[in-house]
Formats: sequence, C-alpha cells, structure tokens
Amino acid sequence: LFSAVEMAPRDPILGLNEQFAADTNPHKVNLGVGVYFDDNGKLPLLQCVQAAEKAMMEKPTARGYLPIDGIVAYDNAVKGLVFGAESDVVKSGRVATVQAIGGTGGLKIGADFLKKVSPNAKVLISDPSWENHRAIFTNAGFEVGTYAYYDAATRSVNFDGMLADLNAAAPGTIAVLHACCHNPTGYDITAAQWDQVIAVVKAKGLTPFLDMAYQGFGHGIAEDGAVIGKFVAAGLDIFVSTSFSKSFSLYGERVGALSVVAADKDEAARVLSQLKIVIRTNYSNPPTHGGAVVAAVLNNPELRALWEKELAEMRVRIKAMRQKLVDGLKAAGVQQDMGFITTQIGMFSYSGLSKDQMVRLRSEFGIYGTDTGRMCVAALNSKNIDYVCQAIAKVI
Ligand code: PLP
Ligand code: TYF
Repeated sequence: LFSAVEMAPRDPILGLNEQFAADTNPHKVNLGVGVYFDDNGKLPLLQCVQAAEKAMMEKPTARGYLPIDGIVAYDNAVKGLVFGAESDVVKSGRVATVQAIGGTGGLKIGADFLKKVSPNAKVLISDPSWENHRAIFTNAGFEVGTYAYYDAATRSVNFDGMLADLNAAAPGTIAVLHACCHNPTGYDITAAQWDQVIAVVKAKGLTPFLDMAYQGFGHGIAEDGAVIGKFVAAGLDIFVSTSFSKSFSLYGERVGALSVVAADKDEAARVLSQLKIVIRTNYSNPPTHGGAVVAAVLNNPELRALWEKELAEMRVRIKAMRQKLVDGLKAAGVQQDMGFITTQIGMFSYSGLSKDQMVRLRSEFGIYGTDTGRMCVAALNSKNIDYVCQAIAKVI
C-alpha cells in the first residue's frame, strides 16, 4: 500500500524549529517561526489567561460536546472584536461566525465552503505570502496564483503591481488579503491604498478573504480591525479568518474563527448551515478549553482590559526591538541604511539578506531565520540583540 508513497517536503518554517532544537550552539537564537517571546526569551502565559483559567478551575465544568459552530459566547465575542458588537452588520444578523481550530482552521473551513459555492474560481495570494495559504487553497481543490506584493528593489509594496493584478483577475476570483502585519514581509498597505483595493475588488466582483492573524500587533486592536469595517461599508460579501494564537499567546490551544458576511440575515443563516456541514464532516465540533478561555477574557470587562494592556506591551516591545536592531546594526558597522526595519510592522522583518547570508547566520552563529531573509523580530530581546546585530554585520 505504501511502497510508492513519496517523502513529503518539510514545512520550511516549522522544519527550521527542528533544526534549531538540534543545534548545540549555546548562543543560538530562533528568529524562524512567528512566535512572540518576552524579554527573557520565554513564551508568555498571559495574566488574563491565567485569571480566566483560575476562575474556571474554581468552578470546574463537565466537558460535553460543543455545538458544531462552537461556544455561542465565543462566536459573539469574535463578532464584536472583528466587526464591533454594536455595528449594523452584526446587529442585523448578516455575520455568520464559527469557532475554528486556529486561524488555519478558519482558512480551511472557508476554503472548503468556497469550493462548494464557487467551484471554478481561482485563488490569488500575495507574492510572497504565508506558504500555508497556497497549500490550504490548493488542497481544497483550487488553482492558486499570486498578485504582486513585495518589491525588493524599493523595499516596499509594489502597490501598482498589486492593483494591476487584482484588476486583471476574472470575476469571482478569491483574493486572500493579509488584514494587517503582512507575513512574511512586514509591509502593510495604507488606509488610502485599502480604499483602492476595495474599489477594484468591488468593480471586478472578486471575493475578498481577509486573514487576520495578528490583530493588535500592528497599531492597536481597533486600528488593525478598521480595514474590515471598510470592506463591510463597501457592501461586499467577505470572509475573515481570525487567529488568537499570537494575540493570546495560546498557540497550542488552536483558537480561531471564520466569519462570513452575507447580504442579509437569511443568507447568513444559510451560509452558517453550510459552514456547519464542513465542520461536521471534518472534526464534528471544536475543542472546549481555548475557546472558553478567550470568551471568558473578551466578555469580562476587567479581563478584557488586562488583555488589551498585555497585548499592547507585546506590540510596544516588538517596536522597541525593531529600533534596537536598526541602531545596533549601525553601531556594528553596517553601512547601508537599515531604517526600513522600523517601517515594517508586526512580528516579521524581511531583512533583505540573501539565502547565502541566512545560511551563514545559521551555520556560523546559530541564528535561525528563513532562507527568504524573514526574521521574527518578536523573538529578539535585550540579551540576544547585540549578538544578532554583530552576526548580521559579519555576514552583510
Ligand atoms: N495566517 C497567517 C498569515 C499566519 O501567519 C498564521 C500563523 O500562524 C496563521 C494564519 C495561522 O494561525 P494559527 O496558528 O492560529 O492557525
Ligand atoms: O509564519 C509563521 O512563522 C507562523 C507560524 O505551517 C507557522 O505563522 C508557520 C508555519 C506553519 C504554521 C504556522
């Protein structure tokens, strides 16, 4: 049965983790995977999460099956976070939200549902994008292409190219868009540019699928979420996947969601019924713990305020590290202006380093980033920053 089964390639990012774990260099630094570490290099367990878990432990509950679409209080909290609890779109019942197994699960539920309603559509992802975008939509049966995004020469978004590619797409094409904190480049488009993208999406009849994996890591929770409001205001049917992996530091709990905005309440109810079929035939219903924690935090004013404070601390620390990286590289003798690192936003920096330079960083210094030059600046801290700056200066 398995004699002809081929060895599948490793995930380029998660594969680096294995290599990092095996590295015996005592100075090693993992800038590969997109995970936030605190200034002590530790994965944080947020206080808001601990408080919610403590309250849950004090009143333990049995673990029955959840509804197929997840915890009602969770789904409502997601709607509030993504669209605004008092927004017309939520109040009029036009949003169908389901709990999902991480942001990845939200993308996958959306992809499988889209394959049913729009079987011949093509999918466009940004060039470059999170590689799993391509894999998820390909595995759902779609042909996946790209729209221009990163311009290495100018170290910015090739916005004209992006607009041109979206303009050239056939009606019904699914456009996967990074809502904020673009992975892997760290370059987002401006609010005014979003307006232009929305105009093209509307004029060409594209289906926007917004991936929101880093809400709160850019400029703030509401600020990062504002782009969703723009799409809603344009009267479009939209898909939004949400991930709480990073914003709650709950990576392993797999907490996410998919929200679909439909034309009216009746349409949203029919969409929801179809999303539930996708879920039922894949994993029946979601797990309880992570969703319960996030719902407890988002629905309790005190815990919610604590979460916003802790998320802001993560955001501010990443920005401080970006500045330290720019200053440290200059001090280490790097001639070229690395100021672009502070223009980028979110967890990642496309450093502009070549594959050879990234390989040298790994083999000579134990500093792990991807071959494309992506570094997770959220893993830099006051103890490793000097070492990283010295090493980069040596390979440049
Ligand atoms: N989308 C993007 C752009 C990501 O970077 C990630 C990272 O993990 C995800 C989706 C998946 O999120 P999750 O880990 O919650 O599945
Ligand atoms: O881009 C990253 O590093 C994160 C984590 O298959 C990740 O989004 C990486 C690869 C993958 C799943 C998650």
